[in-house]
Amino acid sequence: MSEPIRVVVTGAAGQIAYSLLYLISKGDVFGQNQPLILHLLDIPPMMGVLEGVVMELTDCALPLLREVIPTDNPEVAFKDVSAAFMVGSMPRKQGMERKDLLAANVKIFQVQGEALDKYARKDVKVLVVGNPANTNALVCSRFAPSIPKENFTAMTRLDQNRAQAQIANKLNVPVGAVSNVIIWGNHSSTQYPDGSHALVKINGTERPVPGEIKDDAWFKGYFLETVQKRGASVIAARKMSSAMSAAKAAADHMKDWFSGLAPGKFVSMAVVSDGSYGIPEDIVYSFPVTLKDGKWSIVKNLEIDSYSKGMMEATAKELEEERVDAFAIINKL
Ligand code: NAX
Repeated sequence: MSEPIRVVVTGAAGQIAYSLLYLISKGDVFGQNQPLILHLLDIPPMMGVLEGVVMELTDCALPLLREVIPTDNPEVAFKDVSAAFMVGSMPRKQGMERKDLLAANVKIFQVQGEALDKYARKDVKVLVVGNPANTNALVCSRFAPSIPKENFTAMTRLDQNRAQAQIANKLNVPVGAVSNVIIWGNHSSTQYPDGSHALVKINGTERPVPGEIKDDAWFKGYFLETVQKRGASVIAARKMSSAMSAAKAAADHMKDWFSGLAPGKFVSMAVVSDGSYGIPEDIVYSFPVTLKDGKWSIVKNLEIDSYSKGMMEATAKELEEERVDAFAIINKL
């Protein structure tokens, strides 16, 4: 058994955390030989609820979970952490404009970025889930200059998992047979779910998905819309936003980042753009990445047709606009 590592989950009294904490604590993310000390951050009015979550974690009797530290203090929450799941954020309320949502969240991610900078390990891996996730990750990184920019990521894995499941369903194969599905851009309705580089394993052989589906209209119509609007469909049906699937995706993202991927496989993560595929630098944009030794690398030189290029540029434009709005808000604070 290794020494315990410290892991923080923010928004720990919320609905995504309720599923995520169990996945982390039973070893699904950091492995069965990695004991954990969980730091749980939420806001003062939620401390009573958080106490209940701590009781339940205790009652799960999980062998890897060595200690649980509930707190409303960012210093305590981020102290010496190796991994940070940034789930906590201000939800969009009725009548709230996107800019109002940005304003509320920019402030939260400024404060938490500063706390990461001061108190976390310098090799901390940060996953932002709270929306607007890509821009929140950018803000968080800006306020944590002593931590490498590459350590800040945002989650598009739920979108990827949704896309993978739709393709598996269409081909009538198990979801695990499908790989290399890409989400480009923002975790918003402008995201571009792209199945054109995906692979499917049939009778032990990997084949390109487009050649098996042979239906371009399906990719540009039903597939695209279903993935882009899945979050809204879940809210319409459940009267609450995706939580179990979001927690699973957060666990997948961090697990792959820590433990790596098989050669030839890639997943989508929103990371700081290096200008690949003509995407502007200095936005947190979802790219296909390979993962090895705790580091991601953007998959280069994929063939991009003009339709894809247009879709990729549109979602980049939205992220550039969000960046302008976010930093205008920060400059006014
Ligand atoms: P909940 O409202 O259930 O939980 C959020 C929690 O965050 C609450 O307990 C709240 O008190 C806490 N919080 C608010 N401000 C905080 C602060 N400053 N510090 C610490 N905690 C704070 O929301 P939930 O359903 O868990 O969703 C959390 C976030 O994930 C939302 O922003 C949501 O939009 C986002 N999502 C992102 C997804 C993605 O793929 N990137 C998908 C799922 C989800 O919609």
